[in-house]
Amino acid sequence: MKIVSAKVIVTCPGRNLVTLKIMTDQGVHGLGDATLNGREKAVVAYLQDHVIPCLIGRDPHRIEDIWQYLYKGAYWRRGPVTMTAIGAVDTALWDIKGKAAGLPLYQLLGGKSREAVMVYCHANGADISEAVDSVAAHMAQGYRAIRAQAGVPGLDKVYGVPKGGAAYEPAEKGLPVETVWSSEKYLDHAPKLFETLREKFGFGLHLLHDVHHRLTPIEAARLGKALEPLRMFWIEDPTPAENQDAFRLIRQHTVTPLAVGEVFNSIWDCKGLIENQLIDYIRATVTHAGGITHLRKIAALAEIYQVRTGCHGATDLSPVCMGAALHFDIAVPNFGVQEHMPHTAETDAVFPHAYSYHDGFMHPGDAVGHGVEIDEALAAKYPYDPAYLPIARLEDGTLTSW
Ligand code: KDG
Ligand code: MG
Repeated sequence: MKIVSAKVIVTCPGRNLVTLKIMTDQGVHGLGDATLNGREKAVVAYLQDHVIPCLIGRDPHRIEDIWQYLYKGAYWRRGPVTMTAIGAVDTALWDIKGKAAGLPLYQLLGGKSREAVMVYCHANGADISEAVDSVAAHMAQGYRAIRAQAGVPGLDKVYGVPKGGAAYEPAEKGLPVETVWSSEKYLDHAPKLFETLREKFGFGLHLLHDVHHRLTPIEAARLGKALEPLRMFWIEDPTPAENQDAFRLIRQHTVTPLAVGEVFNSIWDCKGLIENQLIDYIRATVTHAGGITHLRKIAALAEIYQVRTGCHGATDLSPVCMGAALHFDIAVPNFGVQEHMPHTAETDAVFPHAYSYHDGFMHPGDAVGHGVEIDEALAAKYPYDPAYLPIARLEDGTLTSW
């Protein structure tokens, strides 16, 4: 089998999504997600100008060799643009291998380690009472694991909490929106949200919370300690992870489990945190961490330290990523949980897929490959529409981590 052509499809059925489609001489094609939120066109150019010309004529079955060729061959290693491009190629090649073998992708990854994949959803509210209602509504849909975010008194806009009760969407049209952040106000308020949720719903529900890199290590330690009696499933990205020793400090103060890694793109970002047992869940995912091939290596490293996976699954990862991630999740031994933000109906129509949700769990389906396709004619009806992630400033105007 040979790769004869490849193309990049950009579509915006509610948000911008980038898909790589690789075609072979035997009529089998594969799809990979290449979406890098707010920097989509950089990956498009990287693929079109530097990757696709190198793929033509290669045997798509040689997935590991092509991965190494793109990673080592570029000389310039790692980084979100490079690794997203490699991830898209890798995902498309696994899709082709599955289709050629007549097997769903999870069978190629060793088969099922579980019957279904536990997913967590997002519940948010402008205040605690709205967040409580949102958690109740998601419990009614069967979710057993719920990430809760609530507005903070005195702050106009807070991460994960859009205005008017809408679903959180991680990008806004036009240039970056500026938001104002205060760790002091947040730290006084956040434990109250989870105290209220435990009072109302008890301890039979997994509660998660995303801090979105906002705190200093000692502030993160304070939050972890305050949340300890509330037995969180995890707190996510409590502090930026460039300085990995920060997590040692947090660990010295709290047993609240920690999840990190949605912005990571290689095993080298994860290595110290995993080997030193500074985290409990690794959140790297297929699209941004070099595809199935590289994510498997990250998971294998994590497995020996009892760190479990918790793949990023926001809506800025396309259904192609979701499909591939669910095959990975159902097969990997050290699975923890999978994030699930349902896509819009328009997005689901552009990307027909075999995966499904039922009662708190998802299943990748049994279609061959990863089971996600693209309706190119429909995709063409939604042209690219520039959008950016917001930025955050402290109350005195200082730019801070978003
Ligand atoms: O593009 C950024 C989003 O994916 C991010 O804001 C979502 O933090 C996020 C999450 O946990 O899903
Ligand atoms: Mg997050």
